[in-house]
Amino acid sequence: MNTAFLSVGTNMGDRETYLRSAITSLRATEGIELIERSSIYETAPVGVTDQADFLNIVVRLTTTLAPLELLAVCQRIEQELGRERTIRWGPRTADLDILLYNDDAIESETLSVPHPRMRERAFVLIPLTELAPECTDPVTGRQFRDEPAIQEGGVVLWGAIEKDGTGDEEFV
Ligand code: X6L
Ligand code: MG
Ligand code: MG
Repeated sequence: MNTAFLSVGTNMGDRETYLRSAITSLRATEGIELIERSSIYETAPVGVTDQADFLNIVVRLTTTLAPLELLAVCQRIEQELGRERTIRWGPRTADLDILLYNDDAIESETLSVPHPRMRERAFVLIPLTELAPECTDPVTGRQFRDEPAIQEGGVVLWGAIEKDGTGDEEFV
């Protein structure tokens, strides 16, 4: 069994519903078991700063899917949630990124794992270390909680999630 962490972000429309739908679709996918998700954070936009604030979460899942199969699932869910790819780094209804897949380091045409820019983004590092405080970067050997970017700011707790450990609780 493989363990993966995904980042989910949204900054259009009813952001909470997009997060909820992304989670529901992941749960409904054969070969994926959702283990837990972080609290929801409201985050200032990075890259293109002239756009609405995001909601970001990180989820932990186990899967029988190979990395490229998991990527295809992420892209399918983005499609289902109406993502349009117009402006690079622009507003999106749903963005699902594979952050980590076991301790694998993957460099292919279409997929890089660990996510190549995750170390620089507080909106990834904060929810990830909420779920996995000890988590170590398989490439650098450093703990994510020690990355300087985690101090960057612009990430505010928006909605805590009650966890009972079963992964079956209602979303928010
Ligand atoms: C220079 C050039 C410095 C580009 C930074 C950073 C580009 C991040 C893209 C960059 C640069 C990104 C989210 C977001 C995006 C999100 C928040 C990206 C891709 N996605 N901001 N910006 N949450 N808060 O999920 O991460 S666009
Ligand atoms: Mg992204
Ligand atoms: Mg993406």
